Amino acid sequence: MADLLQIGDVTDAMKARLSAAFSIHRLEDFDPDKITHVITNGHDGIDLELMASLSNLQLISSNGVGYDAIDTAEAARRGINVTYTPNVLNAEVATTAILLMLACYREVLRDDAYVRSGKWEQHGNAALTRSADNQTVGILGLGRIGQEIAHKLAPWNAKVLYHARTKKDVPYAYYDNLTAMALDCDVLICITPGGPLTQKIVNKEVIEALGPNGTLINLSRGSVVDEAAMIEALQSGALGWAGLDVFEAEPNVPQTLRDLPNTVLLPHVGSATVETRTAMGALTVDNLLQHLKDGTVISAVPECAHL
Ligand code: NAP
Ligand code: 8YV
Repeated sequence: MADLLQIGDVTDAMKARLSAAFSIHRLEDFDPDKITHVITNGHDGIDLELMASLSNLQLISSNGVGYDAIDTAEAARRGINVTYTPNVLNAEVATTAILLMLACYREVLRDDAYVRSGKWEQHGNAALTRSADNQTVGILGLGRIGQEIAHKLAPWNAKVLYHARTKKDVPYAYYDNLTAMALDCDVLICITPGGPLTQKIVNKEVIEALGPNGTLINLSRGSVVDEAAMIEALQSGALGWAGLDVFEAEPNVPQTLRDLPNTVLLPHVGSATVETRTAMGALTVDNLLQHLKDGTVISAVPECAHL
């Protein structure tokens, strides 16, 4: 049996399939020279020192589409293939984006608290909210998930704008400048990869361009938004609302952010339904089993596609 190093959790269903083909080791107890395969996820990734110590490593299979926690250029340089789970989560993450946008506009958390606290009985009807219909929505990162978000916005009659590195053949207005797009949007939805190339690209200037009536939705990575600048803007009113699924130092969320009423905060659950996590887990295992069988994989990251 081949030797698999497991980083992070796997479900029982994944474990059952893996156990039939691999001898599974945990970080507390493994022989680095024996490991040929690693299973990990978008949060835990694999650190460079560990990757370098696994002299016979052939494949890292990561559960998740974002792989900023894995140095894929270094893996490719070492001849190690890396796989991820694109597409199977597009619809779910897009639903979470819409959910966050609607929750901000219609103040779902405020009104839920209004009922539970008894204020409805004591003070009468809750204050009015804003309509989410007919808004201009800028999507930062019009990739697989970004395009699904654009489709899912249709029932709200949104005007969709986008910023990415390259212009696409899509019926939405392209902006090559993020600040210019933020100036023209009511809502900015961030869905790029994390990592050094997108580090804090949603900076103070972009946040202020979005403005007091603007709503910032982030499902990409916490690193994409300047969190301190965002908190300051939410406190001062320079930014209206924020719906956030990701944070700079997960799972630690600054108390200042938790105290703000104009935010909706989720614990990185963009893809976290039973159905979607089952599909992601199955693809993560399929990549490992196929590699064991014939040396090929189903979904290599672009940096490793040539291996
Ligand atoms: P994708 O298909 O690769 O799309 C990424 C998009 O981001 C592309 O349009 C790309 O532009 C754009 N982009 C990349 N670097 C950029 C930069 N420096 N400036 C502007 N745009 C840039 O990826 P995906 O499958 O849609 O996933 C996107 C990301 O969502 C993941 O990497 C992950 O971080 C995040 N995610 C989060 C959750 C969650 O639970 N919150 C779940 C899934 C994914 P080009 O097309 O021009 O290259
Ligand atoms: C997961 C994600 O929470 O796929 C991603 O990039 O952020 C989420 O779907 C995570 O990667 C699971 O490991």
